[in-house]
Amino acid sequence: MTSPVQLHDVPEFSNGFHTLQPHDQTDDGLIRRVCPMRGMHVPEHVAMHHTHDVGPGQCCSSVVQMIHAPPESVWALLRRFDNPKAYKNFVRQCRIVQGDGLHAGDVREVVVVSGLPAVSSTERLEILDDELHVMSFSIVGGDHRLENYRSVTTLHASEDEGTVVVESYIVDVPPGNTEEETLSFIDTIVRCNLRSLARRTNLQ
Ligand code: A8S
Repeated sequence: MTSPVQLHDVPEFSNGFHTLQPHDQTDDGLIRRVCPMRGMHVPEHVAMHHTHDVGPGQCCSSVVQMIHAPPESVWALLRRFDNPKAYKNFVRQCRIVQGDGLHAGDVREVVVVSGLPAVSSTERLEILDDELHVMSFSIVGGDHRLENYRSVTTLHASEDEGTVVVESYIVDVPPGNTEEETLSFIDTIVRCNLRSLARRTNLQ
């Protein structure tokens, strides 16, 4: 199986929109700059938001989902940091514990369904950009195994007037797990969430 994630950068590449600059490189071997959108035809701000600096003991990946609806309709669901249950099926309960849930810095407490290696998660909204359709949150606490998790989700119009959703994340590899296990666990959750986002958008 080939992964879209490139762990080692080449000096320069172009995907039609975004060109990685030489100063983006890290050559100390400790931090890898990873751009999962490499080789894909995406707007520059999208490539930029999905470029992560991956430290030792961390991993990073991305999931892409096409939706047959305009970005505005998808965004109406995605932007609701205060209501992840609108499309995340693993969420049982969510309450906002800081702010109104629609501004950077606001915090939510999520309780997940049973059967997962987790009970709850405390999450901070990092970016909510209604113009560029970018949302990002990080996990800052809770009862689970995902330390230093941060995800970024972007929307852009596809050529057939639908939407391309890209979600990437970075996280520490939990003690006792391999990078492969970690990526496969989280990719599965993110894929489920984005498929559900597609279904719910089209039902709106
Ligand atoms: C999201 C993404 C993830 C959520 C993970 C990865 C989580 O809510 C679940 C199981 C866990 O083991 C960790 O966008 C945690 O929600 C479903 C509780 C954080």
